[in-house]
Amino acid sequence: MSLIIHSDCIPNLPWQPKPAGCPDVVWRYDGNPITDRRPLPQATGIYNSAVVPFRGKFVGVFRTDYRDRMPHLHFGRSDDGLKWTFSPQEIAFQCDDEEVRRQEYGYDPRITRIGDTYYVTWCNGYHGPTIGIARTKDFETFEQLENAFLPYNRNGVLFPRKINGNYAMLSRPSDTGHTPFGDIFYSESPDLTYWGKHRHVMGKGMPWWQDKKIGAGPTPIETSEGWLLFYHGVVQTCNGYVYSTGAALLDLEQPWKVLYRTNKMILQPEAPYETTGYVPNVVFPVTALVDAPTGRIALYCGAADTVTAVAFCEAGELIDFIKANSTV
Ligand code: BMA
Repeated sequence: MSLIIHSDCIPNLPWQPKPAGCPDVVWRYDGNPITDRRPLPQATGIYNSAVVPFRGKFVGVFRTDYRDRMPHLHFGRSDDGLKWTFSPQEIAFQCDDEEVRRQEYGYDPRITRIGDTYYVTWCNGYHGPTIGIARTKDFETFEQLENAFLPYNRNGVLFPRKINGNYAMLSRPSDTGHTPFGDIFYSESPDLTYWGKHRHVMGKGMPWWQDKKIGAGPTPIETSEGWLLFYHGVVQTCNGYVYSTGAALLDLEQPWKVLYRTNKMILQPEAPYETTGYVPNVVFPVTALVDAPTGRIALYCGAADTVTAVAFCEAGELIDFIKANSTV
């Protein structure tokens, strides 16, 4: 397979080679976690967050849970993608329409660059969770746009280019609570305001690790083998939900068609910072930075709803693994 990745060159991508003898297709950064438990005085954790390369360094939008356990979105910056400083105040999104600006809470942001504009999508509290969208070019001012969908929805993730002439988004319709169900859907919009052409992409299901619900993770990565999508899969055990990570390849022009999908987890909660924290047993993929020429991927995951961790994989090896372990 001669794999082509349509993405950025990130020569300073955080990276560590796979440790000798590691049997897995994804391995963890040995300096994990990369955020502390109390990274700001008012915070009880920064996790499930979005990072992008910007002007030779890195910036991000970070889910920051306060001491009342309400989640807010904070800006952060880093020289190397690993050591972060966070703005003490939450992002002041701008919008003239009070209804659109209404944000009861914000969590699980993703950032997607389309052309010269960076779009933030997140789970926005508007009479229940829905998908908020904002755009920025400089990470100083953020313009909030219309919420994409009616409540209740989570895990809204934009594609990094238009598809069929429209903006395209994955999302996961849900409920007001901890949602004991959930499949991934695809929608298109000509203007980022009106969304339609909804298509079912893939459902929860067997094997057990993803049998309760699933949700899209980072912005899909365009490759010659299809859109590479990391996603989270949830199983309900006798002790509660367990969140792991899987991966799939979607058709490039009809992304609701799944070409391959792993039947095994590629990351499951097993490091101490994933199994212990505010919500034990959560490894939640939100950002995948890929260096196109080398195919190296740095995968940023929230761990145990408390800290942020990084894992690594190599696109070619991962795609081979997905194909070899697919039930589709
Ligand atoms: C989901 C979201 C995620 C969280 C997960 C595990 O419903 O709240 O942000 O990581 O639950 O608690």
